[in-house]
Amino acid sequence: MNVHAPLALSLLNASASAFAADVAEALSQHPKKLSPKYFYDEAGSELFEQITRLPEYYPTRTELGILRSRGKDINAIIPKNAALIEFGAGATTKVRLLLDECDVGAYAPVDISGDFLQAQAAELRKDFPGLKVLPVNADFTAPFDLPGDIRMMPKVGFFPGSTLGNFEPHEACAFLRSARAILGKDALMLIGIDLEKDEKLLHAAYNDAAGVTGKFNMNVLVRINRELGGDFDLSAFTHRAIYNKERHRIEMHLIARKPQTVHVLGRSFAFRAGESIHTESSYKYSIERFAALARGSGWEPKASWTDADKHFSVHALMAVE
Ligand code: AVJ
Repeated sequence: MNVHAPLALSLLNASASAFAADVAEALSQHPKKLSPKYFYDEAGSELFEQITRLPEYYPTRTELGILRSRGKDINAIIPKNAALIEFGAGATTKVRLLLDECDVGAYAPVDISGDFLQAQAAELRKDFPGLKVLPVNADFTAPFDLPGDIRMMPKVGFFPGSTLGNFEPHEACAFLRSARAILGKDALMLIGIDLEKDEKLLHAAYNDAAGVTGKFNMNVLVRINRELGGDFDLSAFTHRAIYNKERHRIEMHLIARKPQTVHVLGRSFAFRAGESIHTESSYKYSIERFAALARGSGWEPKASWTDADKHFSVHALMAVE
């Protein structure tokens, strides 16, 4: 019997009811706001992989470029035989660059999607036979236990892709504090942060010509209809992504084209024409503003690297006592 089944099942039920509760709350409040974590069902994860290959969406390839070109510098500050703990480990493209370049003794990917995690771990074990691969099936935004095998090893956290940008600044601070507590006092954290830049570039990255980001955004309505018995008419909503300069963030919204009533979970929710569901914020930082956030969250900036155009950044943070 697959030992992970009971845990995976309880996590699955917990996330299904959390999804139902969060959607009911989101559609009852004004303005309507839903967590971007609900984008990532199988279809959503696939759509995001497509987004990372779009000409307009620069973050992924820019970060890969930094990890590739600065691998030696990063390796120079990673303790020998360290344990690398990746928060929200999706595809392993980025970590493989670190595993190729750095002398890592163990890798612990942490993610809520158990099956995907196990599949990725099995692939890694084949490609890195000397590496201990210890997947952790958990919600990385909440406290979790590290695998026993790495307890005595130096700890290096890895949080690429500017996923921290989805958190409100106070949530980003809380996440960094929680990671600090999980990783311990001498830990290092490697984190990818998207930088403020020309608004046209940002607008294009979230409103791609092929419309993939629009599909990715709409996918949460598909999911509500499938999993929560919703009757959202997708053609009655439009994708909108704008850059809110004051808040330094991209905002993704689903806009109601006309007045309508939607039924979900046996309840009805009214929409005015033009009313939005705010489905994602993606905060953009400056090097200085991120360093200040890190200092206020139990970490001391040790080094940072950017691409030549300063579009994206990778930071190394040291845990502060
Ligand atoms: C995975 C959260 C970093 O905010 O850029 C891509 C998700 N949203 N296109 C981002 C996303 C729209 C992405 N993160």
